[in-house]
Amino acid sequence: MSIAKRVRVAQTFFGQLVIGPPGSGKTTYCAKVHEFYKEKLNRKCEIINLDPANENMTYKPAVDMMELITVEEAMDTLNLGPNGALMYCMEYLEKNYDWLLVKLRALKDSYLIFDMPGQVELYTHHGTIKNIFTKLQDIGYHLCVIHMVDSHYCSDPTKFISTLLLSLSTMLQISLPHVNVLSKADLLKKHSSKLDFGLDFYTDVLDLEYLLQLLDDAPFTSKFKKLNAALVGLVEDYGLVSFIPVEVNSERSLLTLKNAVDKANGYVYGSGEERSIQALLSCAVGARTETERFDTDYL
Ligand SMILES: Nc1nc2c(ncn2[C@@H]2O[C@H](COP(=O)(O)OP(=O)(O)OP(=O)(O)O)[C@@H](O)[C@H]2O)c(=O)[nH]1
Ligand SMILES: [Mg+2]
Repeated sequence: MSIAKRVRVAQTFFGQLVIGPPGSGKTTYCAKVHEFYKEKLNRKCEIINLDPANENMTYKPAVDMMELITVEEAMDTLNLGPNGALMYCMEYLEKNYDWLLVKLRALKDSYLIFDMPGQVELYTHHGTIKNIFTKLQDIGYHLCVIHMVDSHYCSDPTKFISTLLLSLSTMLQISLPHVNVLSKADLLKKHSSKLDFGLDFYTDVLDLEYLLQLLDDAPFTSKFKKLNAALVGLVEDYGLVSFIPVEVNSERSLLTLKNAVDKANGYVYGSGEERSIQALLSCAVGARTETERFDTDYL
């Protein structure tokens, strides 16, 4: 019998899957948030590295995919380029799902932070990540995606609409609770005078009519007025895309994100820290829970 079948469904585990385009700040965030959860919130947590080419880890992973396979090994043995080798590694991981599961089970009741590779196709149409995490979900792993995109994409209407479409297609493909993050928010603040709109416009993404006007005025995109309107309409129809700005050196911003993530993956209702009907109700109306109030006061 495979290990997956022997794992008791009744047990629940919580965690977050940190994804996003190359260089968006995933590894840096994982290291910071691990330290923050452990030291400030006293939460038992571990990092799982699922990037087979993660050269600059500033943390010590509890599970490291590079012990199973690395991009370099795949390139050398199969004569592949870096992207093909990465895809091979992820498929190899899917085939060796039991290896991952045994390692995860050894972490028992720790909160899990998954550091993922940056190749966007893994999250928009390739099946491996979706398959691995669907299987984990089925056996009691309550996970939520943190989708990081670099704040600099707010600097231009075409880049921002691409970001919205990327977030939307990732949300639809991965099918896990999703929290979109604008990373490096310190840079956004620093260059705010150069933005077309205030920060709220980028974080709430409610009315894209203004963005449409800018797209229709820009020399390149003005040729595609109908397409612009259709794209903006698509994002608005789903009404799901909003962003939380995060700067890794601000504990307040890590805390705001933590509160959103704990609601998204259900940690706030799980075992361990204080859970109550009051917490459930305050989530429903968007108010702050007791735990959140405590956390904010504590910091
Ligand atoms: N200013 C600023 N820089 C940041 C922040 N977070 C990350 N960075 C920088 O962004 C760069 C890329 O960060 P990484 O954590 O390696 O990004 P990544 O998404 O893991 O990259 P890949 O794994 O290659 O896809 C590094 O130089 C970080 O120092 C932030 O909040 N503010
Ligand atoms: Mg990384």
